[in-house]
Amino acid sequence: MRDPNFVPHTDYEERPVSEMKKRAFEFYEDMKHRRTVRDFSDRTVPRDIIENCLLAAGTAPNGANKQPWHFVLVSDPKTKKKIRVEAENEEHEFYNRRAPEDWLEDLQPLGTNENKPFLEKAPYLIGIFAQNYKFDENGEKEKHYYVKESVGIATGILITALHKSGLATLTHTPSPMGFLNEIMGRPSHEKPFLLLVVGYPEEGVQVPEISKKSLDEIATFL
Ligand code: IYR
Repeated sequence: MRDPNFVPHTDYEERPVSEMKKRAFEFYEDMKHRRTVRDFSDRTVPRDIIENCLLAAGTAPNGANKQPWHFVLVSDPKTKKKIRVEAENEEHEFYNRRAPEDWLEDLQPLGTNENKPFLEKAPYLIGIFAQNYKFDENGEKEKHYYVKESVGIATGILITALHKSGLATLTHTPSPMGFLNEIMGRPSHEKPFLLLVVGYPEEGVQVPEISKKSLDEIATFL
């Protein structure tokens, strides 16, 4: 075993408490305006914005720094169409056969259905894959840890970065979504985690009237 290599954490910057309070407040004020949209404009988005958001996602804390994620970016209309066809097939099954009644009832306020035109219209679809393990240069299996947690955190940072850049997202989870492996050319030990739809909201877009839980409901201070 090698000794760990440590370096001074010179990137950490302590701020005055008043500034900390302001930053925490302003961040919440910004984040509370993030909404999932289901109608996207077809306006293009500069690729470097997406690239920087992906780099931000890649900074996520994760199990043993294995960084067990892979992001596949789709902007090509033909590939988007294939994804839409497969996703709508699964959603058709879900809405007409697979979903239990109480699940459909819970979805009713969101107004979702089996039609997913945004999969073709939005400029970018991001397939997020969780690598349960990987193969090293010698073809040996290398273990990954806390994969779902790690990919979940990276996805949260990605959504936040896209929102901070001025873009809208939709976390889409056609189920099952194994078809994404084939269309996106990813090996079978990578599991599709979710499909993130990215772009500008359609002009005049409407969103469901929903509310978020209060602090008392989501947190306990012991
Ligand atoms: N995947 C389906 C159903 C769906 C499920 C949940 I949980 C949602 O929060 C939203 C939709 C669909 O995308 O329509």
